[in-house]
Amino acid sequence: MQDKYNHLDVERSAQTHWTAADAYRVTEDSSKKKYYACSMLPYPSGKLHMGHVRNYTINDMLTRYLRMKGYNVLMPMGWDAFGLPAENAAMKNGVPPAQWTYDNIAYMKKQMQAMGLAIDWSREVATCDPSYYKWNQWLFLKMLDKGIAYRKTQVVNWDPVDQTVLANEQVIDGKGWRTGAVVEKREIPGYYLKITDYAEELLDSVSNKLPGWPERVKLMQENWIGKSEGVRFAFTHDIQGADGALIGDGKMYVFTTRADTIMGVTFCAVAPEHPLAIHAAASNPKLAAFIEECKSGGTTEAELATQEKKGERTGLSVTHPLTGEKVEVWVGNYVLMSYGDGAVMGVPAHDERDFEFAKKYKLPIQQVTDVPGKTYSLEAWADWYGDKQQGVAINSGKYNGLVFKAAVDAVAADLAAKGLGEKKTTWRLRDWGVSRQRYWGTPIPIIHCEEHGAVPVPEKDLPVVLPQDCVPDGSGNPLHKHEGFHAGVVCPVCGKPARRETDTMDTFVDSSWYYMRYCDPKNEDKMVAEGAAYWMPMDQYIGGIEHAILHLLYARFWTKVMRDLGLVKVDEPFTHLLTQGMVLNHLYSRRTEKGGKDYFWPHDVENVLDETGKVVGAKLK
Ligand code: HQ5
Repeated sequence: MQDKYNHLDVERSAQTHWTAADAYRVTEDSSKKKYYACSMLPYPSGKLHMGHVRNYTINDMLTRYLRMKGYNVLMPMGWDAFGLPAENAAMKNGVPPAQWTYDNIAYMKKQMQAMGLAIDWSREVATCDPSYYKWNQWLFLKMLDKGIAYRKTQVVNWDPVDQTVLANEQVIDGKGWRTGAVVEKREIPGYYLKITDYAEELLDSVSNKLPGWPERVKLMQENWIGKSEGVRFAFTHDIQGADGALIGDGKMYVFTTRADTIMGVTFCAVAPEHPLAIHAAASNPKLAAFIEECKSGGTTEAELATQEKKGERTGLSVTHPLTGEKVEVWVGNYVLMSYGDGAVMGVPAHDERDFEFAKKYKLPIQQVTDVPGKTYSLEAWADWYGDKQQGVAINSGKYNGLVFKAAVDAVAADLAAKGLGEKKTTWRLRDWGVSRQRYWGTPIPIIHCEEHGAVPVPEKDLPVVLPQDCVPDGSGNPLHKHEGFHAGVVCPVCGKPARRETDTMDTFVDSSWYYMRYCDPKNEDKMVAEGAAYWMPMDQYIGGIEHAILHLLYARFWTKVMRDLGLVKVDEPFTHLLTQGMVLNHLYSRRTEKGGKDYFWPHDVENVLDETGKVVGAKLK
């Protein structure tokens, strides 16, 4: 025996043996109990990160353990190969994204093989391979057919100098990352998938069908879907626009989950883009300036939740639908035009945000629910003020004494009787916009004809193959100018010369079903077949917490669509989920002149330390 453990020798001989014996190859064997253990496939970004190592080691341990216990275990691997990083690298180095991607795949695969992972490499899938993305296109056509995919205009970030659409992360302080030009909002058409049609099922299954998922991921999914049941009703008014017609037919609609507190309304707030706000601003410079100020802020919900609540009077008022009293209308920077009707009722006594707003602008606060044994004070907010479980209506006329649900029902019935409102369920979830104005992705299988508009590519002509020779330079999608891509394309309806769609699909499309393709990786006739019937649902999925919401929700949605098309039998793709967190490294970057960021490898920089040894900066070696 050698006294030193020579890992190179030992590992090489074990790995040679495994390769020769094809040790990790598995087939669909119905005599054995199957176990499908899979980790989130990597972006081929260059080299493996310790985060990948951790992720795939967990998978490897589980696979080896269960194999020893006699299970038929599948551990596959693939490459999430489309996306912006390949285009950015192309711009930096002048290499086509295809070459950069395949080089990285080769390198990272070697690294994984050196780790000795128990992967069945015969099932390897790269999403940029036409034999894979053909099925993205095929399913997209099926979705168009069923009305699950549809076309509508979308707002994008437009760089006027490069004449290109920018991803959100390419907009830095409102300017294009390459050009430094002020970014404009533009409306262009794009494709959407109706994930909202599945909202109810996606939500119900979180609590019923995912017992093997971490509670916190389930909660994140529930919050993202965001079901709220409430009442949509109108405050009436006789405010006329410049054309003499009543704005919104004389009705200002709001949505509330707390109709039981309707008698406590002391003001209303509308979004800066609301028609009443715009109308009032026309004759009120102070209000116009405030609306302008609101536009510069962020628009994400998180930003709205944390920013300081600010408002401005419109000078307008509307009529309370039940009391007939006048209610002042304010413009609030926390009201979103894209959520509900862009207006809210203000009940400062029982909503924390309204309370803060009313205190700041000295608006009246009227208590309308009470919890026995508690004393209301206008000094500071207390959590019980918003409690709908225990609250009983007071100061609310005929509704006094009713508890939450009974009060909501009674109020909704009275509003309905006046023709001014009804119960309604709203969702936070929006349809999934899948069009990207980018080169390195799955071509959307559409042909544009002058006469027939956007026509689906016939199934027999799939895949629409992405040219491999483009080198994006940042000035728009190179597919616009690629002659081969458009050559000979004719309208499937009339046969006259036409142009291909140049938008490509969001890469989350690729990752929504790759784990099913691992089950039938070579099938040329079907997206999935017997393999998926045997291996799905996946028994254990392993990946980073950063995918707790979008990827996992899209994959669940995509699976349900495939089920409804009769392609798979499962309702949910992942029985157990392990979220390993993320392994983070220090990032070295430098601001470019344009305000963008250049990143550097740790091995290319030297830390600069102060006299106590603390890292205070870094310089390029
Ligand atoms: C980690 C790191 C880096 C990575 N292709 C997508 C992706 O995230 C996955 C798709 C299913 C949408 C983990 C990460 C993920 C796996 C692959 N990782 N720490 N690709 N610093 O290459 O933990 O959480 O970025 O599970 O490695 O990551 S990836």
